[in-house]
Amino acid sequence: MSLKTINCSPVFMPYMPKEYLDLINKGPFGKEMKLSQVGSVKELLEEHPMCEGCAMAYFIRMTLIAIPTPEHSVIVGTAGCGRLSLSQAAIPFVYGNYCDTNGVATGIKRGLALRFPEQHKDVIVMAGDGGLADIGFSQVMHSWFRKEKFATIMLDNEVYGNTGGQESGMTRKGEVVKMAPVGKQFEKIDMLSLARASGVAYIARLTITNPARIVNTIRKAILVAREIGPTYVQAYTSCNIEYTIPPEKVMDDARRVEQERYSFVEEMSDAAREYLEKVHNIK
Ligand SMILES: Cc1ncc(C[n+]2csc(CCOP(=O)(O)OP(=O)(O)O)c2C)c(N)n1
Ligand code: SF4
Repeated sequence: MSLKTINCSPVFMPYMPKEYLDLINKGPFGKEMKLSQVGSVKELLEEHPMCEGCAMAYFIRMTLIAIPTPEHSVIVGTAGCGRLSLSQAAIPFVYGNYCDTNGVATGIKRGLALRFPEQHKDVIVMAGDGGLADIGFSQVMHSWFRKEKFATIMLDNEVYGNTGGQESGMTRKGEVVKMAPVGKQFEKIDMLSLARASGVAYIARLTITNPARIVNTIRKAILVAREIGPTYVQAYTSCNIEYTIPPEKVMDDARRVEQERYSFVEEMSDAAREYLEKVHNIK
């Protein structure tokens, strides 16, 4: 998709649905959105069926605001809670099988680069911890080893939320969830170290406490993946249902988790830093 393909003939404009006109005239197509504009512009995602107060839904909203050129971007996701809202957003969403997001993203990114050599097309994988660290683990790792140029964003709620509370590799040791009554028997997988060892060009870990940080981090991850190499963002997004967090306590929980064990991490290669500074004027 591009601005050219989403704009219809001017003679039809008066008859187009308001939703469409708002996206073209007051939405993020063709311009970079700023966080301060939220609430006064048409967003890519305005309604979704995720649980009330779900931190993951909020994180996804911030992520969609961060996408530098949504009209030239594709999101790849899979089974899990996140796809419930990602599939409602005004941006192409490819639903991979549960395991193959990073293989599908590889094909899409390579195909787009061949088809549109003059135009940057950003590919963004966004999926749960189960989708990326368990069943999709091998494909994530191999996309990193191959240095595929797309961003991988993990929605880490530390459980299989969508299927009722099974433990994932990212669940913490000892944690009891509804369908793992004896408690997790091994440590949370250290995906940051694996990303480092694989030579990922930009790595970040964060929670939902700081919206500006979410937008900046995601934007950097997408831009670095555009030209330098694979990028990985791991976001603690909690799960109200499986960890019994009342909606009004979601932000308190995120602050506590950030303080205790999920502090902000940002690392990048020299090439990534130079690219962000020189090409995008981002420090
Ligand atoms: C091949 C395959 N195995 C199992 C499933 C069932 N399934 C759907 S969602 C899901 C768990 C999702 O957990 P996670 O990826 O952590 O995302 P969350 O729902 O927590 O956001 C599972 C096991 C499936 N759809 N496909
Ligand atoms: S089950 Fe958990 S992660 Fe899924 S939508 Fe509900 S609160 Fe969010």
